[in-house]
Parts: sequence; C-alpha cells; structure tokens
Amino acid sequence: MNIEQEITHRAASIEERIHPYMPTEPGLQQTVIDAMDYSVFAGGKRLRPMLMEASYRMFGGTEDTVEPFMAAIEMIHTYSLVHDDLPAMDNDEYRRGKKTTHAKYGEAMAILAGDALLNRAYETVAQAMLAHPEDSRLMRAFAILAEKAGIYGMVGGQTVDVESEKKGQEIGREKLDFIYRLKTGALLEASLVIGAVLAGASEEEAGRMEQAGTKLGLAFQIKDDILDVTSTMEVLGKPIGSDTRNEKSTYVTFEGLEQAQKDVKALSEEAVSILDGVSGEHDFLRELFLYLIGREK
Ligand code: GRG
Repeated sequence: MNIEQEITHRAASIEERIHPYMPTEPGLQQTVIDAMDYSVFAGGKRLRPMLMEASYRMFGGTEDTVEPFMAAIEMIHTYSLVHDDLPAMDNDEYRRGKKTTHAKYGEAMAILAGDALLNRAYETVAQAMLAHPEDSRLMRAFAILAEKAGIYGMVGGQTVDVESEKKGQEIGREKLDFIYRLKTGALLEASLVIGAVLAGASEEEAGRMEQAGTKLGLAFQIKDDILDVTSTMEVLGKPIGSDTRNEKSTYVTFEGLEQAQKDVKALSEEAVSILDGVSGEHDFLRELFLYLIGREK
C-alpha cells in the first residue's frame, strides 16, 4: 500500500461524501452558509472522518450509517479551528494556506459560522437517528460525540489551555498532558470509538480503541508542537513559531526537540500495539498511525 496515495484518495472521497450534509438552501442567511462552506472546504487532512471510517470497517461495518457521523466530526473539528483562530483566542490570520474565517468574513460571522457548524453537526446526527430509530448504536455514538466535544473533552482542554496562556504562567507537565489529552485527543478518541460502536464492537473493544486514540492524540499534538518549531509557513499553511512568540509552554519546551521526536514515535508505536491487540483487519489504520509520526503538516 502506498500510504500517501491512499490517504489522498480517501480524503478526496470523504470530502465528496461530507458535502451533501452541508447546508445549501439559499436564504437571507447566505453569508453564514458561505462562511461555513469556506471553513470546511479550505483544505484539511480529513483525519478524524478517515479514522472513524477505518475503525468502522475494522469492526466489520459495511453500511453508510457512519457517514453522517464522519461529516459531523469534521464539522465539529472545523468549528473548533475557526473559533481557535479568532482574535479572542490565537488571533491567527492563516490556516491551511488560506485566510482564516474571521480574516475573510469578519469576526462576528466567524463566530456564527463556528456556532452554525456545531449545530449542523448535531442536526446531521439527529437526522440519522430519526431515520434509524431502531438502531441504538446511533444513540450511543451521538452521546460519545457530544461528550468528547464538550467540557469533558475538547472544550474542557481548550479552557485550561486558554487559562494557561496568560504570560508568565508556569504550567506543569501534568496540566500540559491534561490539555493535550482533552483538546486534541478527545476528538481522535471519539473518531475511533464511534466507528467501533457503530459497527457493533464490544465495550471492551471500544475501550481499546479509546486507549489507542489517547496515545495517538498525544503523539499528534506533540508533533504539532514540533512542526511549529521546525516547519515553514509554506508547508504548514500557517505561520510557524507562534508558540514561541506567545511564550507558550509546549511539549518541546519541556522535553526538548529530540526527546519530543522520540516520544512521538514511542506513543505512536504504543497506539499501534493497542490496535494490534484487537481483532479485525487494520492494515490501513496501522499505516496511518505510523505515517502521522513523519507528517509534515
Ligand atoms: C475553540 C472549543 C475550541 C477548541 C479549539 C482544535 C483546537 C481546540 C484548537 C486548534 C489548535 C490546535 C493546535 C489544536 C490541536 C489539534 C490540532 C493539531 C488541530 C489541527 O488538526 P489537523 O492537523 O487539521 O487535523 P486539518 O487542517 O488537517 O484539518
């Protein structure tokens, strides 16, 4: 398998399948619809829906009930990026090589586009549940999505991150790990667990997928910290060095670049070994986990 080609192919297919879940009905609220569309289709690796679908297939899922959840998690991920880029948070002007949503549409419209994407995600999943009222897996998956995106997940991690950014604030490794596990890890965990649950995996198997997601999330965020130091604006699609400029404590400031690289590799391999302990064909997932160690953006 040429993993790069496979990822590109899957990302394109995911993009096509997400599209129909986005709003299209024209109305006076056209601007916010345009801003949602701009944000979702500005690029992006489509990693979360890719993980979700691969996990679904790993546990024998064959239907398209996973698709609304794939669309929903990408909408939630995109809303989080749109809000994270706002002047009140990171105040970033570029992402994925393009102007951020607030830089293009203004701050108010970016807040609304983020809000609308979050709502649209839940609308999308609710429609799927209404279409299959007999399938309790959809309800379980919905509950996981909501929890992992909320205060016990991504929003919780972002809260501690925002509070820790006050200049001169010393944050310990424990707090850093908490931030990474929730801010970055929670949606990756959700992707793997939701795929498993929708395909009918057992509680134990879903738990293992969650553990793999936790390790992967940590590795992914540490790699993000590394790229902020070692990459370029051209490759990353956003300015580098933002953590240093904001005097932000990161894994790299705690452990140094070399150790951080080693830990990304070790964590990714731990994630793979958890995967390998679960039955079900997962060649692509394994390759994807390992590919992310060396990712350049
Ligand atoms: C605003 C509630 C709220 C949360 C924001 C996701 C997030 C939390 C902040 C974004 C900044 C950041 C460094 C998050 C860590 C996770 C991460 C590396 C996100 C980028 O994910 P990719 O690389 O993005 O999958 P693409 O563009 O490929 O979709």
